[in-house]
Amino acid sequence: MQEKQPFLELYRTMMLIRLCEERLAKSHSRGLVHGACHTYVGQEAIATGVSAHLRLEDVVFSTHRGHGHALAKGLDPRQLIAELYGRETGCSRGRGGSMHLFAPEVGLMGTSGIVGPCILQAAGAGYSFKLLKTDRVAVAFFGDGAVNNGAFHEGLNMAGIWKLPVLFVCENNQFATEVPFACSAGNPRVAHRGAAYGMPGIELDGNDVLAVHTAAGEAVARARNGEGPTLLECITYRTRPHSEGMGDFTYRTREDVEQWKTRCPILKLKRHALETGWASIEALDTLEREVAAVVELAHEFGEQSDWPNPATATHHVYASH
Ligand SMILES: Cc1ncc(C[n+]2csc(CCOP(=O)(O)OP(=O)(O)O)c2C)c(N)n1
Ligand SMILES: [Mg+2]
Repeated sequence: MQEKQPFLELYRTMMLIRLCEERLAKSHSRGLVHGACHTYVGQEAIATGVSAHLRLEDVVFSTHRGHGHALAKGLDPRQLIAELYGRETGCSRGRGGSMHLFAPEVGLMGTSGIVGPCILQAAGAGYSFKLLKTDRVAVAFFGDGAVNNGAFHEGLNMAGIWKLPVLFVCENNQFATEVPFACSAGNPRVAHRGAAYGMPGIELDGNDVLAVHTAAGEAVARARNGEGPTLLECITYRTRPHSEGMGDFTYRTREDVEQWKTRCPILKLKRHALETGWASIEALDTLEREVAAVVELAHEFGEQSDWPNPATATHHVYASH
C-alpha cells in the first residue's frame, strides 16, 4: 500500500477504535456501561488491516472483544456507545450490550459472549456464499483461547474440504483471561495448524497494520477467487485488563505491559509515516483531533439517548415468521 489516502484511513480507523475504547473504559468506571466491557486496546491493527479489504456485503463474526471489529466493519460509533450505555439508539436497541452487537446492514453479524462459535458461523456464511455463487467473503475473528475448542477444528476442516471463502483470523494476544497460551496449547504455533486442514497458515506481527493489511489482502483475494480459506495468526497483546474493572498483575507483570505499550500499533504506524514522509505530524494530529471530536459526540449522543421502553422488553425475542 503506497498511496497516502488508504494509509491515512488505516490510521484513522485504529485511532477511532482506540479513542472509543478509552472513552468506554472511563464510562465503565462511572457506571455508564451496563454489562461487561472487554476493550481492544493494543490490538487495533488486526481489525483495521483485515476490514480495509472488506466490502459492505462481506460479513464478520466476532467475539467478546468485538468493539474494534464492529467499528472497523463500519458500525457508527454512536450506535456502539449507545448500545453499551443500554440505550434505545444502540445498534441492538440497548438490549444487547458489548457482547451482542449486531448490525447486519454493515456486515457485522454479531459479537458473542461464547468463545468459539464465530468460527463455525463464518464457515456457514462462507458455505452459503459459495452455494449462491457470489464472491462475498466471511471473516471470523477469535482469540488464542478459541483454538483448542472443537469449533476451531470443525470449522477449519469444513472450510478446507469445501474451499470456502473464509478468513480465520486468530488474534493471539497470548492470554485467555489469565491463562498463558503457552501453557494451554500442545502446539502453540497456531499458524502451523493451517496445514492440518489444507489451507495456508500465516503468522504475522499483529501490531503492524501494514503487515496485517498485506496478508489479509492476499487472503481475501484467494477467497474471492474460489481458492479457499486462510488462517492468519496475528501475534499481539492487550494492554488493558481482560475486562474493565478486573485486576491485571497476578498473571503478568507491569513491566511486560509497559514493554508492549512501546509496540503500540498506532505509534508504530505513526513512526513509519513520519520516517517515510507519508504524512506530516500536523496531518496526523489534525486527524486525531477530528476522531476525538467524533468520539466525544458519540458519547454525548449515547448519554442523552432514551432508555428502551420497558413495555417493549419482549419485542424482538421471537421472530414472528
Ligand atoms: C465456550 C466458552 N468457554 C469459556 C468462556 C469464558 N471465557 C470468557 S473470555 C475467555 C478467554 C478468551 O480468551 P481468548 O479467546 O484468547 O480471547 P481474549 O480475551 O484474549 O481476547 C474465556 C475462557 C466463554 N465465554 N465461552
Ligand atoms: Mg487471548
